[in-house]
Amino acid sequence: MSLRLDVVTIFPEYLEPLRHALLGKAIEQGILSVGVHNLRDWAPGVHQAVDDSPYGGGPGMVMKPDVWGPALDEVATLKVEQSLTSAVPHLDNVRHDQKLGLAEESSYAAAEVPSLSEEDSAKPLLIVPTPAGEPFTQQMAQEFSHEEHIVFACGRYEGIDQRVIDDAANRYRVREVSIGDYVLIGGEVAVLVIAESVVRLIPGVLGNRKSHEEDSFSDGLLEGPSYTKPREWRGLEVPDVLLSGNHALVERWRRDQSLIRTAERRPDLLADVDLSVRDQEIIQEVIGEATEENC
Ligand code: 6GU
Repeated sequence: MSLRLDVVTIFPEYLEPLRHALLGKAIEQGILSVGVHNLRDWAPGVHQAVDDSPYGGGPGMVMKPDVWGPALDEVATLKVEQSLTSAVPHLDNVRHDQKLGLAEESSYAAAEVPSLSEEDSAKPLLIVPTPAGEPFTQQMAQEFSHEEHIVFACGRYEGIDQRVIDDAANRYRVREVSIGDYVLIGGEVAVLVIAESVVRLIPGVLGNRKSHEEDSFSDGLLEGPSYTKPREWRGLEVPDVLLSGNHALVERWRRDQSLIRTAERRPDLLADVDLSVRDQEIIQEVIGEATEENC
């Protein structure tokens, strides 16, 4: 199992963290390969304009379809196997960048574009980060972690000409995705968020598989608090139950802490969780306390 990520952006340096730390380790292990591509490499002319004023008027700029189209066509065809032939995949990918950066590769003839004749599942996944997208969830991270090739198209300004997204469906499975109800300047940070949450779910990246079965959201609940040594710190004690050595008691306590925290911070999540009678009693206590405070 390995995953190829390609990112098209006008700020390639913004994606450098993709090669660091946790994700960098996955690259060295051959589990992940990453290509970052400068959209301007597909922009013709001396000015290399990537945006223009919006039809219909209004503020801001819209990213041009005749720049995005050829860029996404070319990046779609980057073979997953290609990136695995090098012993040092991430260095290999740096050279891909440079190769793709050659001006002559930006010239584009529609007839030359190889279109995938295979069924839908053979198409790479195109993720377009946008505050107008469907909300990104842990379940989507889980789904994306099974992909072979994901391409991210980072928009800036007022977005990308919609025809780019509509046309890309010929070559890709397309998802417009939002990472939350707030507005970023561009999609780059959203790509880092999505990539990190996806890559850590690929077996072998985190080492300990059990550690993501117990994540917040994996059972629909938030994780409760955790503690380590020393047992007493600045007058604050670790809860006794955690030192009891009684595994069943510890598990029950952790479940209760998750329920309490979720009821307090994210009551909306509880609607989708299977709750035992005991679970419901714990939640009732939290709700009871909250009502008393409000009186
Ligand atoms: Cl995915 N992109 C941008 N530009 N802003 C966002 C977002 C994405 N998600 C929330 N805000």
